[in-house]
Amino acid sequence: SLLFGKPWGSDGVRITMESALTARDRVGVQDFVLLENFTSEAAFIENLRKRFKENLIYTYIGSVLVSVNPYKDLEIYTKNHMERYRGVNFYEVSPHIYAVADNSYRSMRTERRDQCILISGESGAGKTEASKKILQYYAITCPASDQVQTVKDRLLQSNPVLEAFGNAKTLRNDNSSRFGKYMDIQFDFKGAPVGGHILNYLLEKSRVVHQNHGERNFHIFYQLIEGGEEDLLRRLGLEKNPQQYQYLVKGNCPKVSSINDRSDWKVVRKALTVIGFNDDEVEELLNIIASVLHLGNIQFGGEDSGIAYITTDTQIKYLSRLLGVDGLVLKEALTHKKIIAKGEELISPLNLEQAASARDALSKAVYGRTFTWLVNKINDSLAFKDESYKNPSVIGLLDIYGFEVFQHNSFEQFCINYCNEKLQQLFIELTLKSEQDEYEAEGITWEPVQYFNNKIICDLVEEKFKGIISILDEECLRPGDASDITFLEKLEDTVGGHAHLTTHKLADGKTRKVMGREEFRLLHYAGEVNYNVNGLCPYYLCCSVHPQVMCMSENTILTQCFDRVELKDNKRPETAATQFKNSLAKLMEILMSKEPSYVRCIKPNDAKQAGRFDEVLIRHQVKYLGLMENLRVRRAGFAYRRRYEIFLQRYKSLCPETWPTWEGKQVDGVSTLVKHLGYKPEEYKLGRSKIFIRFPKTLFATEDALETRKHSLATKLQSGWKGYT
Ligand code: AD9
Ligand code: MG
Repeated sequence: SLLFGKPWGSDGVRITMESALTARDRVGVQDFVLLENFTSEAAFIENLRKRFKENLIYTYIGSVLVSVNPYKDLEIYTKNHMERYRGVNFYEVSPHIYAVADNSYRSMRTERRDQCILISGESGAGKTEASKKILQYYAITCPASDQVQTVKDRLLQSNPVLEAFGNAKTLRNDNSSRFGKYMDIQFDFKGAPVGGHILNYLLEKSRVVHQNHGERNFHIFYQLIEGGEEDLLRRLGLEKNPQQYQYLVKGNCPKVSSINDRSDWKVVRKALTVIGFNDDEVEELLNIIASVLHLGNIQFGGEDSGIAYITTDTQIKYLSRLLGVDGLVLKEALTHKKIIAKGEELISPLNLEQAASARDALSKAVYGRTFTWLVNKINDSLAFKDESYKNPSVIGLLDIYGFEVFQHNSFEQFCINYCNEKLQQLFIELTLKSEQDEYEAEGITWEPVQYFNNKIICDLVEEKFKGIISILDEECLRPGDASDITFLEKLEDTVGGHAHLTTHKLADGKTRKVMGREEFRLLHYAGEVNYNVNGLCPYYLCCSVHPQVMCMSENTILTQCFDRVELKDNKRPETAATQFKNSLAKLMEILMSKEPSYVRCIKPNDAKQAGRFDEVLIRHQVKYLGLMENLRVRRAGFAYRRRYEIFLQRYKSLCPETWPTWEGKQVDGVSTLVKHLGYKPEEYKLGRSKIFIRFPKTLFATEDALETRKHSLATKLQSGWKGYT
């Protein structure tokens, strides 16, 4: 049955003649709004479990797609499957990522409205895979000309490149995206993809210099070392062993069984060419990647508190050659800092510890900026070039980090979770709004829904003057004794009494035992998180001579990354937190201007294993993805709604007056049909173009009646009956 079961078995054969009831028992409902007990989390999870066991990884909540990572290759992404979802009504086929892709595409085409698909979920839940499936769907099913084929290739090939430089093996995911990504795909009036644009968010730069046990640095380093041709490696001064490099040994994890660095290198190298990099550019890019490794191997000598000096001259030689910077200048830059005192620039020497952290800061800056350069370069190559056609339609794909709670949460988690608050806010506003709009459009009275609005948390983080980011900025940029602790104190003074913030200090001046002195706790919509402020503040105060040196480089990528103009500009620097806040505000604007679809990804277990459904873990995600809330909003008034013609088409055979055709107005046909079926007035409402059904059981009964009829028809056919002629 279409509503409950799977229209296709795993072998793609259409399943018919199965009693709807048995199907429902075995494989659950394919839309959570049809759950009898829709407020029960247990029922929700049971439904997920049933479907997961049957390899049915997709389920709807209305138009939202919930996806559970199967951790195995399912035969559901073939060309045949794509064809099956093309141009088909969302509800007539079993839930699928292709249905979401197709639905957005058709809305864009028919309503001329820009679309976006928002994919969320925790690390390893399948967001990036989902976004790749969507991209592949468009690349294969959309019309194409020769020129479009190039665009399609480039769109597809941008993925391996971005993943090589922006993804890494973590404990949670062997291919974890360490940056947020929003990608626009642009379509011309014929519906062919003609361009694209990528925005990237907050690359995890700390990974360049440090990895936790069992984790790796970004893939590209290993790919280059394992896959690079011998003379290339010789030019770069690299050895074929990743364990030689300080920046690659921290996690003690040079090889990953699910990853083949050597063959990935070939894929990435080819992708760079497809995207339009020439050999010189690739060489310059790799010079930088190799330089980061050499930087990591630079060591310093000197007494603990004394002046540091460099003991590894070979590295300086390589660096000097690869970056085209004078060796002495480089040495000076790595062991000195610039301070501005009384309006004068002073260069002062660094001690051992400072020099090491300055070296790491340089590596992070070089890698981070090169990544941004790479994204820009890909954008140039994807840019929509047809001058004669000004306004392409757009589908945006958002693949961004999900809510994160670790043992130790720092600035990065703070930003990530803040981002999730914003997206949840957008989700609430848009879903509620679209529900409301639909009721209004259909002329049906709106029944208000109770829900938690997380705006209060967003405000706590981002409000001017008294938001957390504002306070952090103020402390970071304040000269003098600003520190992590003074930041916390100011936080306590300013927003201490806030319902969603807890600090060490109680209102009466006493202290809270359960909280560390260096922490504050935010009560997010998804749960509580303690953030450690250690290193938050001085993190931005580092003032060095690095950027000036990088401008002098003969490497043209670096000179683009470290712009001289930016250095002369002596205005107050923007802190990382403010930069992130502003880029999020821009993202929200982009998303608000489009019609959204949602894909909510769930990770079934922490072992990356197929077939394992860890209920505790899943319940947790259902909670912080806000799925129960989502379902409640969706079910507030009516469980089910369909356009008259679709409803009539499906069920008309159940009523002699509407079968085989209804000649009058569709709405009258539906009215006649449901009266014949015995719907009570309180069970449904008729809007302008749709029927709204309040309870799933009403629909189940109708669906069962349809099955019974099909069954008896089949029996009759088998016994030689020729059908209604
Ligand atoms: V992270 O926040 O970037 O760390 P993602 O992006 O949510 O995370 P990803 O898409 O990378 O997770 O999926 C993790 C792994 O799960 C993949 O490498 C696949 O091995 C596996 N996966 C995910 N989705 C599917 C799927 N639809 N079919 C089969 C899948 N395997
Ligand atoms: Mg990812």
